[in-house]
Amino acid sequence: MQLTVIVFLLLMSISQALAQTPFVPNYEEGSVGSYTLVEPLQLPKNKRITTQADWENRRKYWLDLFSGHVYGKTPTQPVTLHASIHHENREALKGRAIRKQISLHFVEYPQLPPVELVLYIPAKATKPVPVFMGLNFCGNHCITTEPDVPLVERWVGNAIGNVSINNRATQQSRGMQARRWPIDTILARGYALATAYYGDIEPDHPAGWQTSIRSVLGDSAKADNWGAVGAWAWGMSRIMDHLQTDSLLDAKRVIIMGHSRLGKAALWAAAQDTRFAGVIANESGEGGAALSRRNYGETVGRINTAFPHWFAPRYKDYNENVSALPVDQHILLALLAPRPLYVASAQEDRWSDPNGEFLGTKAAESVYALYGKQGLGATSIPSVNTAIGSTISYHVRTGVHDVTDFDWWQFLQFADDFVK
Ligand code: GTR
Repeated sequence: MQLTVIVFLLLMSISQALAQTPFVPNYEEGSVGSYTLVEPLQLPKNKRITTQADWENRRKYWLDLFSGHVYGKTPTQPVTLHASIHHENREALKGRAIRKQISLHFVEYPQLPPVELVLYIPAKATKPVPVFMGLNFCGNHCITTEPDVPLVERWVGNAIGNVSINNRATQQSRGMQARRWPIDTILARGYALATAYYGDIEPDHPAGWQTSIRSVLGDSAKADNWGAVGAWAWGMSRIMDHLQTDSLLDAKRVIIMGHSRLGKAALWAAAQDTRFAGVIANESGEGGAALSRRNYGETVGRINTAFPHWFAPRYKDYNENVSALPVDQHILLALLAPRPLYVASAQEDRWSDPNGEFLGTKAAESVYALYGKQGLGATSIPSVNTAIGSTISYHVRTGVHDVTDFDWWQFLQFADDFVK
């Protein structure tokens, strides 16, 4: 056998062995390693941004880097929505809510399935109400026990337990995540809730793009093609398009909220779309609020391996070379300034790197300061179950990766204080 063939076979078997090596996350603060963060206000030639106007000119530069290297480029073609309200229940939740179920069709792309939006609006509201808007993991039937919300018909995974058959939802999943969506409390505090199943925008698996907006917009041959996170973010902006048409809602006070992978999508949506008045990222972790350069919990390499369809193809170039990324996640958070931002972590959710989420939020403060907005008021992660900050707020609560009543109490207070 020729030497080159032997070397080739040897290299192949080494790379196969490496690919099969189980990933061992680092959970030692002392082994995180040193890193240097890109400073959002830094300009070439030792210049520095000192005014809001200069920052606003600089925003596009950073957004383009996130598009080019992390999430992929969101197509800018306008897409027309046709909204068909197929159910309107003015006596929902024992008369406490007006519930509207709306199919959002993409007029230019009739081959794509519609996004099924559900809206809960306080029945007694006398003027347009602020809105919490977020995608859900398992279908609208899953966030409520009401029997007349139909089961989602599209592909579902088993993200919430083994309650689907052949990737179709079963009645067993009805209300399964109602705990994560305290609709009554949200309504009682004077907010509407708008939610849709994230899989309506793109089913969450590597071939999901074939039935999503990414099958008709974007270019899968390009290194900066958008990924599923980009599609979910785009879908949230389309929901916003619809919220702007409903006179019962105050579209200038829409707070976008997302948990975990949907927290990543919420941050990316709000960075690009300044119509969102406030942002809440719960345990958004890697590719969300956590600093990528910290080697703690999930890493860029690991997320791109486990979820190859989430980000731009070029993001994989940084799998083993994260320090070469031209951005880090604190800059994504800075792109939300001066809008209110809440980042939340959970102590046992080490995979999402709570300290990395805190430090990411902290490193966005300099941009908020340009607008005279106060930062977190702390230099290290606060004690558990203690919310800190103001326009930028943060907490780490006890417990695991989840959305709990404790989280919602903080989010509602934050929304009352800074958005309402
Ligand atoms: C995990 C993934 C995280 C987070 C989470 C979720 O498996 O590694 O980045 O997104 O899923 O969305 O629940």
